[in-house]
Amino acid sequence: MKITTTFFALLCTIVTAQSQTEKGLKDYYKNYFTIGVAVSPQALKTDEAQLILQHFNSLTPENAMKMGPIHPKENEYFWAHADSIVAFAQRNKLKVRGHTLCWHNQTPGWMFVDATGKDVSKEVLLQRLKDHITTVAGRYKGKLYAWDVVNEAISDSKSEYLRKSKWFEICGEEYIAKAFQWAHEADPDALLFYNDYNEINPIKREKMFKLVKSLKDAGVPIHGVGLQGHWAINEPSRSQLDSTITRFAELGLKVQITELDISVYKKEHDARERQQEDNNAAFTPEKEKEQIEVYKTCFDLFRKHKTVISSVTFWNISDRHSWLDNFPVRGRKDYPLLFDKDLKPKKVYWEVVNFQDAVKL
Ligand code: HAH
Repeated sequence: MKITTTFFALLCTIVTAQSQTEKGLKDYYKNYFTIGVAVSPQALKTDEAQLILQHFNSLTPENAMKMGPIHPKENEYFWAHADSIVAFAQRNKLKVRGHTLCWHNQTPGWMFVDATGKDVSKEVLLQRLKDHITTVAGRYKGKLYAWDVVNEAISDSKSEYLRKSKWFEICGEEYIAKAFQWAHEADPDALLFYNDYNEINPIKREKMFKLVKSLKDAGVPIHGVGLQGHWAINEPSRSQLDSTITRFAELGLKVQITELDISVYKKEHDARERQQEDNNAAFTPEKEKEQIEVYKTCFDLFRKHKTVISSVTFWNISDRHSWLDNFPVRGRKDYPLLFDKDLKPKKVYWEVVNFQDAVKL
């Protein structure tokens, strides 16, 4: 009898442990929003694939659909990487957010110049943008549920509205509305987003609001605003984030958190050289505690605003690799995600899934 009871208790422990490890972020947040992750095609061939399937129900290609990687020459597209991410998503019934059709970074060298190296005219550049969007959004029509159509078109400088990118210099403001229109024509069912960072800064936030509202008011097919969510141990504060989400909710469009990570260093917005103090790159208990507090605040507010927020996507899978390992300082290791380099959930993971109405499986 005693043996049977002990055996039964042991069995229960094993079964519980098993279901505990199988249950993932997406399950806890099932009644709230989609949980996404930015991936490379390479990661999908490693042990990270299992982690993705356990925790996430949406994928964003980190780089594979950007203009430079996918359209390296005027008459040459490189589909292999983007295709393999989309195929993985389809095999495993995951959603895909496309990122991104028009951006000032990671653009191919040929885009803005003619054969002699001179800037092309507005007509030529808009035609190139149209061809690009029609081809890329057309290829994945029906396979992606959303696109970041235009990324980071707003200036970070206080006195300037739109970023003085090559797109703006050559085309003026018009390229933004056109990009949405062409994306909509190529994939009428896709939800189209304007995506940007430093959204918690009141000045930048109001510029983003103004842009999206003006597009909406002009009847441009825009369905939502993407808040990147590249934050850090010192920001955002609860009131900053709460008022940011409340403000964007006023647009009456979808709001998605598109690139979430919480750096363990204080926020810096510009790339800089490595300094002596950057050698101090350990993930200390102190940093861990600060990071937990910010993540808890963020998810608490995401849950509070669940009727407006339809998706939260993390920018990278685990602390094994993050773009923040090279930004703002090249080679300074960061630990911004919920899983460690061995893909084990960090303490912060348990804090994020431990909330009152978490789905109990
Ligand atoms: C994001 N920019 C981009 O949207 C994403 O495509 C990229 O992979 C990483 C971050 C954030 C950003 C930046 O690249 C440079 C300066 C500030 C913010």
